[in-house]
Amino acid sequence: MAEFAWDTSRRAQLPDALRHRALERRPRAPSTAREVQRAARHHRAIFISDVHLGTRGCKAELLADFLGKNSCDTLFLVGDIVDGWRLKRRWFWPEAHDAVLAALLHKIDTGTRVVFVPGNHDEVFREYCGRSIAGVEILREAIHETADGRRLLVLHGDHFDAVIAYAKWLAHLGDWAYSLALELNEVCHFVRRNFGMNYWSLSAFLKQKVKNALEYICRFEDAVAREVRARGFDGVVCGHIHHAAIKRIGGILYLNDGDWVESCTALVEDAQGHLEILCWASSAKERIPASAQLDGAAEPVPA
Ligand SMILES: [Mn+2]
Repeated sequence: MAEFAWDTSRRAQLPDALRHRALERRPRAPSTAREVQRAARHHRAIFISDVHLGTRGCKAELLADFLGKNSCDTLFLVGDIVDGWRLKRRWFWPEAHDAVLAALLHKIDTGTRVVFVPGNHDEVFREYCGRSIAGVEILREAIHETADGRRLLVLHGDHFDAVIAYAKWLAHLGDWAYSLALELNEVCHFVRRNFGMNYWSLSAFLKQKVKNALEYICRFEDAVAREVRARGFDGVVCGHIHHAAIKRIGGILYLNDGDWVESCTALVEDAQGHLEILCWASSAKERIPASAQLDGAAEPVPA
């Protein structure tokens, strides 16, 4: 086997592509501040949701750090960015939350397209769908085409809550009952809002009703995939349940960008249309003081 042994002096004889490959395989030097700087990435699109600014649970320091180090052509804010329900009860807005807004404004000013799809916690913005405010496009649902031509529907996901509660009998009754449940949920929401009723999280209530959190997640994912398939899309990007995922459900690409309360995750697409979930909490551990990471971790925020 001696003739196959690697001889470094032969690297120069390799074709270009192979030579670079060989160089890339060398073990990487330990991270330094400079290397972190170089590691800043540009993406074709970034999707984040369930930030819950205005609550103690929001990991604003980590998000500001993420936004500072990751640029993109299009940034999708997939709902529950600001927690209007909580702010109505008690004003909570520390400096770190301002830093997130500053990072978002900086993106707009430097040419990033920012699209905001409001969720149930920031539904006050749903009245402005179709408009642009401060350079942010506000849409009830957005459509994103990936670099490799897949059409994705972008929505927050809260209007599937009603379907989750009745998933079993709805499955027997078929599509008309399913659509009716979706509409009833919208009506229920509209009535509560217009009568100034107190905050009540349907999803938190349903999580208690269904046997466990895992069952809730499965029902949510199935309900979303079902509607998106019926509407002829290749896939869906949503949030709401604070559970990041990339998976195939019945031929539909189901993408959930997670949250910035518990998991600190973002969904990103590269120039080729490859999609991945970035977990910023783990990758930022060395760079962010532990005190900032743990700040406000005690208070849970319902989806
Ligand atoms: Mn939500």
